[in-house]
Amino acid sequence: MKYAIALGSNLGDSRSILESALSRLEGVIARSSWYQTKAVTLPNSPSQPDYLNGCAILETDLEPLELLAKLQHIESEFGRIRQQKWDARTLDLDILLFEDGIFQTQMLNIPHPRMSDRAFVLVPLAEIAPDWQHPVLNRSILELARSIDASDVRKL
Ligand code: PH2
Ligand code: MG
Ligand code: MG
Repeated sequence: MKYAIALGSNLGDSRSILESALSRLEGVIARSSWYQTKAVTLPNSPSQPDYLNGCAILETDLEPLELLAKLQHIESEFGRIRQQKWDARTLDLDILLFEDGIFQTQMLNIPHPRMSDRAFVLVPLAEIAPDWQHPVLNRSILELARSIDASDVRKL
């Protein structure tokens, strides 16, 4: 099964954290460049350091919830502590897409419900999977990436 995942970090040595996290993942068939992105925060919350973001495509036999458990395990290995929603973090690994499928459970929603308005996801993903169709919006990743403001996303 083919998955698209997003990687992000805005605490610690983000680049080496993301590189090691990527090397811990099995079945990586494509990876994007890293992008420096302005942190998207909840309204009225204190400012946060910029993020380093990127995306990867995985080919694996894991089912969605198995992959989620694996990603959460890797997050915790890199010192991720789950505090408030959208807090700064050493590592965030999110499942974005799963084949052309939709997966809706309490624990996990694929497609990722906020991916279509996040330039820090769409711009790196468009680099490695421009033609992947978003199964709910029925538009390609490239089309979605072109339709949003990406001025806070800088390729490194
Ligand atoms: N992740 C968030 C919240 N805000 N902002 C940027 N730039 N990059 C992220 O990966 C990110 C964010 C929640 O997961
Ligand atoms: Mg996230
Ligand atoms: Mg996450």
